[in-house]
Amino acid sequence: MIQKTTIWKVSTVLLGIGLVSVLMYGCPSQTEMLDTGDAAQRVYVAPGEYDEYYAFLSGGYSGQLSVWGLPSGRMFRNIPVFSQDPESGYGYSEETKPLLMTSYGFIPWDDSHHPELSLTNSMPDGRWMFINANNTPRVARIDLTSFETVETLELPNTGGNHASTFATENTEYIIGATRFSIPYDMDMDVPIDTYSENFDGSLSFIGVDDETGEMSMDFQILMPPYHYDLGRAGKGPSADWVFFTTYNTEEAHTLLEINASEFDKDYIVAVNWKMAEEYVREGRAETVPAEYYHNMKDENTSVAVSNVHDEVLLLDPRDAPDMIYFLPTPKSPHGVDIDPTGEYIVGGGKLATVIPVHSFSRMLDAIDNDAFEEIINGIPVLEYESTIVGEVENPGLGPLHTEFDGDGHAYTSVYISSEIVKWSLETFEVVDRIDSYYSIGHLMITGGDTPNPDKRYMLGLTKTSRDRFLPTGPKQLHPAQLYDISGDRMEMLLDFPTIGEPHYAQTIPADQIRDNVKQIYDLDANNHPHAVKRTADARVERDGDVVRVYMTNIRSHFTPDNIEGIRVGDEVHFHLTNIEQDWDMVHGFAIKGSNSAEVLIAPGETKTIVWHPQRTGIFPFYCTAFCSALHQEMQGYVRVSPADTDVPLTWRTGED
Ligand code: RUQ
Ligand code: CUA
Repeated sequence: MIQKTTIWKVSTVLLGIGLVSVLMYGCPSQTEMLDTGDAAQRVYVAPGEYDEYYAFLSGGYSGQLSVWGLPSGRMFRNIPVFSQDPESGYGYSEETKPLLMTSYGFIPWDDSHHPELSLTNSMPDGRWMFINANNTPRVARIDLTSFETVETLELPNTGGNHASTFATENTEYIIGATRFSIPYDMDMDVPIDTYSENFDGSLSFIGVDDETGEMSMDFQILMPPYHYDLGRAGKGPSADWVFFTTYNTEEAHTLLEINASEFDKDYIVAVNWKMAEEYVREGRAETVPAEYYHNMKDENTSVAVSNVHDEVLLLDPRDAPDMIYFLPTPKSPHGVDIDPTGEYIVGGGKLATVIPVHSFSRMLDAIDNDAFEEIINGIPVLEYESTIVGEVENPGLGPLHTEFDGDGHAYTSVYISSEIVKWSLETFEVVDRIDSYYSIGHLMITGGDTPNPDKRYMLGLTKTSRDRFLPTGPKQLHPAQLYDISGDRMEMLLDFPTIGEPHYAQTIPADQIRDNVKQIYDLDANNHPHAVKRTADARVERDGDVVRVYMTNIRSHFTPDNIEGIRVGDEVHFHLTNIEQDWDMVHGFAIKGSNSAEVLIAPGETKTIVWHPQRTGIFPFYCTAFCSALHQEMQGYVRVSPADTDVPLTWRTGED
């Protein structure tokens, strides 16, 4: 049976931190001991030179994904994903708005946590990046030739998609899960204190087309009403499995900080996805109603389109034997990480006093020997002793996430005691520790989640910078620290502010992406229904109250540039085609009084912004990107007349 003793109340844990941290750490942090005097040189990337790695940092509550170079710590790009971005017009332009559609309507913001590169043989292949939306559960796909979000998919019957996005060996699936259990039927209206009876957990398996990357909500697995926190796919011998952490196996629905911390063990969930897939193929999954949106940029027109689905396949473990198991794990585990060999399954017991390490091969033996403590909703609970191979002692307080260097070591971020702890996968002993500044969440090692890590750099993503940088008011940016891990001891090289709140990051050697990146959108291949590819085709058309302006942009001119005959109450669509075919030759568009954003239009691209003129007058519009010596001249006027005006619709193209 599960031991249901209350060891600590969280409040006690928190009060005890000061004392415990003094008592627990025999080995002091080593920042003072190492001379990292040449650190600057080791992160210096000379002007005009390229970084060795791309690093992709999640935006957390910004909903975005930022792109950085390592080791320099220079930021290259902020890619809008789940939040509107007035700087680029993402989520404001007609082409991108559908990407933010959900069954709850248009959602302009979300919380993006865990980016994941697409994988081939468990190694990043540089094709796509996936990232989750935590709040209104979704996953997104970013095309790494354009660095643009091209697809979003809503997860039905899910409350908070946190254990996402992690990919199986060849990106067969991206996984997701419900962080907050809710009634599986999302529209069910029940008292909250019927939690145990009416609430459920669910795990999601999102298929990814190997050719196109297109995602599909392939099936879900019905789970007990626990919280499913993080996930990871196995690799090597464990590649057919995915793993999730749970907390709140207490099934609390109020005062979770106390009530979900009672049991001394929760679980890691092990799912054989190959077997689940087979059960689904055999027809063992039930088709259940579920409304969700699938939004994708049409390859041909570059306009995103929404499709609404109304059902999903649901697999109940009671009908799918031998597919899923619970591994007892201390205590409210957060991260679950798989070592490069695929043998070790490391939990991040955020309230545990040890880092628990399970063995995959022992797990298989335990399954063969029916070493079960009990069976919950058709899911056998394996005996703790049957799978555990190590408990790392003195890991610090609040171990969260672990990555690996491929050289027999694991590195765990430790939140409360604010440090990174390096330990041996052979002896399960701590061999080094280093301070983080301050309160580290995730960490990332170059290739540290793959079968073949680069024992080069480690990035610590910390929650608060406090006194580290010049102060900027009560709210500071969240910092990151770069460490050199190539030697025996970790060395800090760099400490720099990031944007948003990066929860996790991915890296890939730069040459795996660099040469595939598009420099322009090919104008000949632009099949946007409202594109104009030649200045001579620029025009304005009225259809009732809808006016369409087919406008070209090229240094240093908008065509047309004077428009008259627009009326108060019109709905004016500016269809802007940037007819440049030069790398990075971007134009912007903004018009006075517009209740929207500007739009930036990349070379060869068409973007549309809608404007509702509300009063009469002369409205200047202009290019917002300093594109040329005559950028200031890149402007025009719209004349707006009363609703009942007889001013005819005219425009000037420079030809007349
Ligand atoms: S979670 S630390 Cu999504 Cu660990 Cu952020
Ligand atoms: Cu175009 Cu400035």
